[in-house]
Amino acid sequence: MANAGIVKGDRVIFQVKKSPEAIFLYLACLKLGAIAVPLNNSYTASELSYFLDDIEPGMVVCDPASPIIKDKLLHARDRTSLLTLDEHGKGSLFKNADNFSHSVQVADVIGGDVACILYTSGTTGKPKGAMITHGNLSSNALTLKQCWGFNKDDILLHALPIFHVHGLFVALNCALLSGTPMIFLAEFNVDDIIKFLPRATVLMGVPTFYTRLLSHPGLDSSTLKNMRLFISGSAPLLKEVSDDFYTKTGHRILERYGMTETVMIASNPLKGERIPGTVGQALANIDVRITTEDDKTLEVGATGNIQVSGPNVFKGYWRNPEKSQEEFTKDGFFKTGDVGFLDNKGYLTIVGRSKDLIISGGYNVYPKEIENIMNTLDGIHESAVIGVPHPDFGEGVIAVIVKEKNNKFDESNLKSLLKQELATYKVPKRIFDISEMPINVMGKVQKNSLRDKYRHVFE
Ligand code: MCA
Ligand code: AMP
Repeated sequence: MANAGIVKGDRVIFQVKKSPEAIFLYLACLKLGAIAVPLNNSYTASELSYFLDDIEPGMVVCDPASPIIKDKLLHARDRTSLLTLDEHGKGSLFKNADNFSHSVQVADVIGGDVACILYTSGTTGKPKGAMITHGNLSSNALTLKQCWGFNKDDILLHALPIFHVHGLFVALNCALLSGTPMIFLAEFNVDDIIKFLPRATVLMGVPTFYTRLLSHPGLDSSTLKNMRLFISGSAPLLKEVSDDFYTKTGHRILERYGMTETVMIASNPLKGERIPGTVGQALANIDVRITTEDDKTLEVGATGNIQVSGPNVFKGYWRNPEKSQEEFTKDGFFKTGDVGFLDNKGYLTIVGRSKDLIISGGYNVYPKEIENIMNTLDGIHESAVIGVPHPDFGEGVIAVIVKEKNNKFDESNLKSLLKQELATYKVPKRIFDISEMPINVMGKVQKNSLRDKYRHVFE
């Protein structure tokens, strides 16, 4: 990488499948002070084009099957090096590296330097790059290692993708910092988890992992003989899933809470009471407060906006100072967009979100992004995208449309069109056609009424 001219502050995009070599690539970025920009493997060409334009990478490393190569997305960006890495660690990245010196100096970085940029969407539907610093990563990893008792005798079963905070900064950084070996699976497959659980001591996952594990006949005490800790996050873990898991396994899943912009914020304790339905207490050196709309702190037990400050909070959005400023209060707290309350022991309960966001199987889906695309499709007059209860993914994405006059409604054709533009997890699982959108006096679509109407769709 250094030999390809990448220096501190250059952006390195990677859109690669999981492999040990992908970890080396991430670590090489950190070592050089280059900014790592991991991207979801299921992004389509149009999603990727946006990121390439926004980031202006010095280097792109991608899977040989990525649209970046297939659709020649880099052709106009001739100063960007393009290298490949497949799931077996093969490709031009390591082939080229063989010809170069292996001794590269660790860059001189300080805590405030940006280590990674992770994209998160927003109310406008345009993804924003959250700049996460070396200080955010190191403080969070040190805190989590301590908090969850990670050590070199652990074996972490790693089945999360490594292009998000959960798989990359929570799971991987904890393991690397603690010298913990990992069973590094390419993806989550419940049969593989059951197969490898007897060798593992810790599993981290989104709630869907636990729902699927619970319905697997192989989940019994012999599978769990070495397990000391199950951790869940990225989406709400239903109390009944937590209770069923406890009854079946004797393990109370440890639920924690975080965000791309803040890495991890709060956690239930390793020792002490894990309270299902709560995400635990603020981590060391992190302040969590509950406020009114005008940022006044509320008393214990009152429900309001969750705001956070501490060494875990990101530096701002890439090339977007206005948006960065909007998301912070005058006294420097980050507005999470989540709504909740604290109890008198400091345990935080999340009751909802003020942001229009759907979390499906741990992936964030921003309705606006999908609506923007749907509204440009021929025959669609108006669309509204909502999340409704889903037995496997927690929330399932559905769309409700009003078609233009004299147009035929073809759900599967619409879904195919959307698949060309959007990563599959964002594509609505169902699309419904109605004659008129329910709107309020302000002319805004009443999504609550749609959610009520369609809440049983996936039952
Ligand atoms: C796959 N599909 C999905 C999802 N995953 N649809 C909606 N939501 C999803 N999460 C699509 C597939 O493309 C496929 O579409 C169809 O749904 C069925 O897929 P299936 O085989 O059942 O899914 P899978 O491949 O088994 O994946 C499910 C999964 C995966 C294992 C739960 O989504 C996953 O690994 N989720 C973890 C995401 C994550 O790491 N989030 C952390 C974000 P088709 O049939 O059309 O092909 S970090 C974060 O949130 C913060 C910081 C935090 O606190 O951690
Ligand atoms: P992301 O933008 O992908 O980082 O997703 C962050 C969002 O995931 C948070 O703002 C929360 O809404 C949600 N989240 C993460 N962990 C939990 C949890 N344990 N319970 C409920 N929501 C969670």
